[in-house]
Amino acid sequence: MHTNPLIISKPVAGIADLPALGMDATSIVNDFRRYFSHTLGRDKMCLAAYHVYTSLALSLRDRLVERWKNTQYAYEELNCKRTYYLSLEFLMGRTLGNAMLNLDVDTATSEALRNLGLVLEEIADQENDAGLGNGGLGRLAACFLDSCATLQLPVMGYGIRYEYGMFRQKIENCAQLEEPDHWLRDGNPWEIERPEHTLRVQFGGRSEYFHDGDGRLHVRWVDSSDVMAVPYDIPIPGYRNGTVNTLRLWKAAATDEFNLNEFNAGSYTEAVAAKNAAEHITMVLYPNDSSENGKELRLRQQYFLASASLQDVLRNWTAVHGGNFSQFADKNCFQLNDTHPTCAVPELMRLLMDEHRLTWDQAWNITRHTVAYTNHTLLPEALERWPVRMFGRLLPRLLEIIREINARFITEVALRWPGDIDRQRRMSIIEEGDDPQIRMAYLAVVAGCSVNGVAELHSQLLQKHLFHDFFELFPTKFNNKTNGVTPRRWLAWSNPRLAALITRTIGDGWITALDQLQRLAPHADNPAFRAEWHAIKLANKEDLAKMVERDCGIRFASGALFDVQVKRIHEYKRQLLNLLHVIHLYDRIKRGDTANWTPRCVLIGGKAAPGYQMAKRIIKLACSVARVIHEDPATDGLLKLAFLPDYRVSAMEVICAGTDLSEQISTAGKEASGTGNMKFMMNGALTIGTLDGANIEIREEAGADNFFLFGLTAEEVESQRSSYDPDAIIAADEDLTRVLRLISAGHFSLFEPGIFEPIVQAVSNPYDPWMTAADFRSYIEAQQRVAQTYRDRDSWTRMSILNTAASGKFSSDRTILDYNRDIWRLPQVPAWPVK
Ligand code: F85
Repeated sequence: MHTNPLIISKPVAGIADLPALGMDATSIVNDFRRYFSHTLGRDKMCLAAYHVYTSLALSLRDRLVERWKNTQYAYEELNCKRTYYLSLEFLMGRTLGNAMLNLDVDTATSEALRNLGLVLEEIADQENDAGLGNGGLGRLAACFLDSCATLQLPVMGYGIRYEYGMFRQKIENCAQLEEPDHWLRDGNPWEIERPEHTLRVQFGGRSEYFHDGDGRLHVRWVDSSDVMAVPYDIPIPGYRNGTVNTLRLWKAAATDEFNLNEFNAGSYTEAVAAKNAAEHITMVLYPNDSSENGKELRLRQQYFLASASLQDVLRNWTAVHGGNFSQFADKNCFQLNDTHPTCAVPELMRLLMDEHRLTWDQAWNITRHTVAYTNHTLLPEALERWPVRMFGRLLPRLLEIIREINARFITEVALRWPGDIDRQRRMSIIEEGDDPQIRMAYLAVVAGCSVNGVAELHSQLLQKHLFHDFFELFPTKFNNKTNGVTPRRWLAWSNPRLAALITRTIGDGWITALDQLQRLAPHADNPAFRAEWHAIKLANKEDLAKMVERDCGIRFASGALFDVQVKRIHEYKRQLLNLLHVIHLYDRIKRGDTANWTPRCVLIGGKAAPGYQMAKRIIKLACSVARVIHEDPATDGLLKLAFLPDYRVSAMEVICAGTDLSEQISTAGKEASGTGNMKFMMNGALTIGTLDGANIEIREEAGADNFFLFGLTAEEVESQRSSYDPDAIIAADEDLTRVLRLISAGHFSLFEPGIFEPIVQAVSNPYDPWMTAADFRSYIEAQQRVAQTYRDRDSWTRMSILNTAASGKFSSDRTILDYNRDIWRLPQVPAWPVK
């Protein structure tokens, strides 16, 4: 054993025994002033808002740290099973408000600050979003952590501490510009660096085979170039229950070893400078949400996370159990958030065999009982594959292990289906060809004890198509876990007005038992309750309108229908279909067809992957249409469109509270689940949507009468594909013809003629994978039903209340209880009390 110079040799009694901190507003604000004045060294003349924010964050963090320790002591004492949620993305957003809410100090502290002349909302607004994720998958991980802490489950998140998170989106001349997100520049008061737990991760080099004293063959990984992994811990508080779990994020750092050859040759500065390369691994989040194949740095990130996290778990294991791994599989579970951390499979095998001297069979038994895999997509371009050559260069030992896993697996396939060569080829983890590829999803399915999709339809489609062969071989591995979102952030915090009305009406149990919202349903028939509900929505719409005016320069009138689509820009999500509808409304206005008009304000927001040209062009179209509508007085009071720049978690907190209509209009079968749809529903928006992902379950819960359905089903999409004739559809539809002609004629691109031609082409392409034209008429009709319903305020408000009332299923608490019942089987562990 090496001694770690960063760790002192024995515990120091009393070093951390301190009296409990006060949870009253006075204690918190006193600490806040001490941090401001003494720790940060500021005075009354220096009211840089960021220091005010940091001081408040630090005084709250102290309260979290007390509970954090007592949670960990409770876990250690019980020595129970734990789950590790491995994810390349945790889209945490802001932490301050959530910490105050969950610690139950929000109202009192807000008042005490006001007495000092400070406004909590303004302080909270200083915090940068932690944008360490692309979209739904990353935000799901964040909601899951909140639910695990609230349910007092011993679950830890492992991820990467990207120096630069999701890029900031600027819109200039209607085009997306990407700016780096240096979110850590002013420091991050929520993280605690733990350099004493630094680990080493190897890259490159080769395997060396040798015999030990007993004549057993072993492998060691030699001549590697190594990188250090430094952990940063972030506290994850449960809702008012004393539990604080951990999110551990790894940062890459150079080793302190010199390349002696270069050193001796006098290249001292070059040798030091070369160390920089190591730190690049955790420099930036890949801003791609559907395809990023073959990028070596991305594979480095994935292995870096998997290796550091597994070493960390094994180090803690051996500290307690020594080399005895007989209980390991009963006490540990690794949940893989998509295939991104799937290097964990061969890495766990390697660590168990090469570092801890287990046999293949022992290591494989542990691996296949501890790893579980969640799939988030069916889109072929989003399925991860790594070129075998690159993989072997970067991770030679892991490639050997993957080949061995595959050889044994193919033998199993051959025994089950003798002579079925085609099936062996189809199911092989390594896809053969000119440039052989590792299919990471297959590796995860073969090694995992559980494979789940994220909504009922999605899980069914996985079994029927993508993993059909595997489903036949391992039917019991496959299961569904419909996504959810945390009601703390997405209702209690983001919509305080509605939360207060709900609590006044049914008590506050809903915050941790969201099914209780069902008790709101009878109140939908009470006119006084409906009036309050409507007034709150109106106030929230004012807040949203302020944000839109500030960020887009477009004024939304709160009496209009607020129609919102916010999500990553992608063809399958069909922001284009939304725009075709907006242009159709504009066209109706220009033709004077405005009898019984419902005023409508349409908001679209989302980022396009920087290399995704079509998505960027859709943004350009959205902004251009918005501008034409804005500048045309004929649309006044009837129609607005705005494209909101830099859509992110903190923007959604304002948006979801102020939305009337939630757009969930993907081509059926393409959106695995969606989670924005759930946030909108909780906040009383009605959904216009296809039968896709979790929309199907939302409609089931809300009732068909309280959902605006349109479009082909997933089955119809596939059966009609071969005979799809968009030109015929366009020719038969005067409205669609006029809409496309307006775009083609350059009405929205007067100074850049032709720039939208690829978009018009895509709609009329018989091979359009998203079949936009097929759903146009049905969408327009559904939008007409929306407009008509909205004109009857009572029935709209009734439907809005019934949607919130029916949203209980979409709490991530329910999702996590499902994971725990079927996969993790962890006990709920109360934290030690803070005395
Ligand atoms: C989303 N996936 C699905 N992927 O699209 C939603 O339907 C679903 O609700 C949520 O997951 C949650 O289950 C998603 O967000 C990514 O962000 C993503 C990121 C990177 C990559 C692929 C997908 C690469 C690196 C493989 C390109």
